[in-house]
Amino acid sequence: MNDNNSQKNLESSSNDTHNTLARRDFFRKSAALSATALAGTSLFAGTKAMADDPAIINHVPWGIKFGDPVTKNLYGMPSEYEHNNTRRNAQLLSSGNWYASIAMCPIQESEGIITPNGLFFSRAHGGIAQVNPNEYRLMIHGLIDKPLVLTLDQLKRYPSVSRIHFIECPANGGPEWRGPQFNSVQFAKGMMSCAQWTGVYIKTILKDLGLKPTAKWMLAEGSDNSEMGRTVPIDKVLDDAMIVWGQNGEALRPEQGYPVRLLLPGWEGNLCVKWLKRLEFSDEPFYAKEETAKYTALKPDGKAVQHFYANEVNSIITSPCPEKPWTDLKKGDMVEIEGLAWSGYGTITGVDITFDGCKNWVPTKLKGLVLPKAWTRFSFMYKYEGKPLIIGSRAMDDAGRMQPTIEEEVSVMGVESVYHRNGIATWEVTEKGEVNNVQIRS
Ligand SMILES: Nc1nc2c(c(=O)[nH]1)N[C@H]1C(S)=C(S)[C@@H](COP(=O)(O)O)O[C@H]1N2
Ligand SMILES: [Mo]
Repeated sequence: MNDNNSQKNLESSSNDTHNTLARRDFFRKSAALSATALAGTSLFAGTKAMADDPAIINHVPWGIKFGDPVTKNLYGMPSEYEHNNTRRNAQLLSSGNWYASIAMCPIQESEGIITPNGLFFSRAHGGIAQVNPNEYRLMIHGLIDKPLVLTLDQLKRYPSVSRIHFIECPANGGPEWRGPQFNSVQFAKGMMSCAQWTGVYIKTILKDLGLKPTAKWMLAEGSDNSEMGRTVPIDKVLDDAMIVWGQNGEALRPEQGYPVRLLLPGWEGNLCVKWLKRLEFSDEPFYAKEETAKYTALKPDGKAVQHFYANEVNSIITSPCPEKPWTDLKKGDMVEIEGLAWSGYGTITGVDITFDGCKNWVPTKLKGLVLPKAWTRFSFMYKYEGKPLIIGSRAMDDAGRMQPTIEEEVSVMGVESVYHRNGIATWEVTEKGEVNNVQIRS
């Protein structure tokens, strides 16, 4: 239907003052054409082209009258038919307190590697602050030659960069250490999103303000009700830490910390302080006690992992998944398996998938942009056979890391901790094509 000839036909037939007979004739022909064209492939092995489908023979209601005025939505909204594509919340994750709460990202609906701003994973400890940008101030002080308080306009005068990075809460997948809790990829792995961020490297600002050589830590503090404070080692600050005000081509959304947040590419989301009001440089870690108490992992040997910052190499198959089963497929159909891989340590180098519960593995193809500390999309064309499967993915990064099996992960970490789960996730695909969240331990 997409070749030049049929395009011309389409135009002439619609110029034909809605001549239904001509349209009918045209669609008959092209339906027959596409049926022959498809005979060679098996993308729709079990499907026949229907020349009498009313949806192609009849005029569609939206084609025979004017659409909405172009000026109707001066800030655009998604199609009303996309209403199912939303963030979601669960009592289990919020204990019914919607201020210290979480809204999970619908990663099963994601296309490419960029999360639209309205769907970005959102986590707050004291509600979503609504900050007036005119009253916004950022204070930079401590072991600094020229301490400073900046307005938003002044901050934006620093030379900016735009970078694509994910933000992941280290508790992503955390409720499932003991076994599957949600038959849903959105709830099992949706505590993350990926965006293009615009802002300034902190090292650029520090060149201007002069960092004293004794400075070893940076405290970042939010201005919201939770007054969240986090301490960051100076090496990360001087490597790729950013202060960002842009998210996918517009100002940060309030949920992401409007007007300014800290971004530590690849590191735990909780360190990326939103509604940022203060950076203080010091020779010792502030808040260290509280922080380690909150974000440690207790291992079976009684020892705790105190400081881990980067999110582990990880991946998840998003199609199929419990929300996107294969129940419409027919035997012999070709289907694309897709998913997301990411690593806080660097760039994804490969993703393998298994069909037999982690016994055998085959490599997938990485699609589109492959960037450090960013979501990376993988793809595998599969011939559906209607057989039960246990599918899963394992990612590798250029830091030489690979995802462990759940068995390997639990043998080191036990099941008491919440954070940094990156064991290989698996879906059961039933004979009918239904998809369930299962954990393989072997
Ligand atoms: N000021 C402030 N910053 C904050 C938080 C907060 O409650 N207040 N929550 C943190 C946590 S726990 C996470 S996981 C990330 C989530 O960022 P997002 O909501 O933009 O996805 O923000 C972090 N920054
Ligand atoms: Mo978090």
